[in-house]
Amino acid sequence: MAIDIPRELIDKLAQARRVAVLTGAGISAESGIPTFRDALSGLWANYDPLKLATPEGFVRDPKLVWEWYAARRTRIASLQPNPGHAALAALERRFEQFTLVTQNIDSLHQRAGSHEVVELHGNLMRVKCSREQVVVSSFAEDESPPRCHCGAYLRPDVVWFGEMLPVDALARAEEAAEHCEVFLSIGTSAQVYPAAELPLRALSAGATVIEINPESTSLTRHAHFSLHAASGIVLPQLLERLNAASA
Ligand code: BV8
Repeated sequence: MAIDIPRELIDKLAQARRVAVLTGAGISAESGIPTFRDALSGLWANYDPLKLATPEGFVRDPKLVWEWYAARRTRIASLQPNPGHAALAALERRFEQFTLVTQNIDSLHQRAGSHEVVELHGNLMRVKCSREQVVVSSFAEDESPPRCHCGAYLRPDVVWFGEMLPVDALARAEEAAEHCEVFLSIGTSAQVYPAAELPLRALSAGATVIEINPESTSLTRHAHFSLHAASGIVLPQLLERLNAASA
């Protein structure tokens, strides 16, 4: 299905030297991963991610939270990046500076071949000690959650609601947003902070802001361009149009 991509948008991208991208759960939807806003399916339908994805939730029921993440890890390991991830990996090579910032914890950008991925909210495939905050590479799964050698529970190396983001990741994301000519916001409802501030920072720094999302969000009215389409459909077409414009 051909998406109407304005010529002016292609020209802006063709002329840009520095591009920044923010992705959210929507870019992984076509890989089969439910977005955060979708009701969690199956076993987890009765749980509220806003309660499970918190330090309080982990203290209250470490086993439940550990098993929720273990179930997500197992599911994601069997899924593949989709054409939207692949198109971003190809786009990375076309610009002098291309910073891909993601809110996702699923590693699909890296598995699609993106090199410079700034993970604002950590990564589901990594596990860390809940006391020492140090990533642990191997652990015995003899209990749930497993324990660190120091005796504390292990936990997923992700940023929970109410937790600070990794300082270096946030600094790189803010720097990219403030110095890019074009900022693409893809597959995010733009409701979680401070990630949701990034496109607005780009806007106030004079960048062209492009949103790709089948639905409107709080960013839509601020964006210069809004492509209301699935990222797995529109990103490959955007890459094709850009190649044709630069041929
Ligand atoms: C922080 C990892 C400083 C874990 C995530 C009160 C107390 C404490 C904090 C707050 C508070 N009030 C507000 C806050 C700040 C809070 C926040 O923003 N809350 C929200 C709910 C209002 N933020 C934080 O707590 C952050 N830390 O602020 O620290 C601090 C510290 C203490 C006290 C105060 C401040 C930490 C936030 C990070 C949380 N961790 N993930 C896990 O995944 O389990 S957030 C998680 O949810 C994701 O990472 C992501 O960020 C967010 C989901 O958002 P999206 O990715 O946008 O996904 P969503 O489902 O919402 O939307 C999908 C979109 O895709 C939709 O628009 C849909 O239309 C579109 N779509 C669907 N299909 C497609 C598509 N698009 C394109 N193509 C398709 N095919």
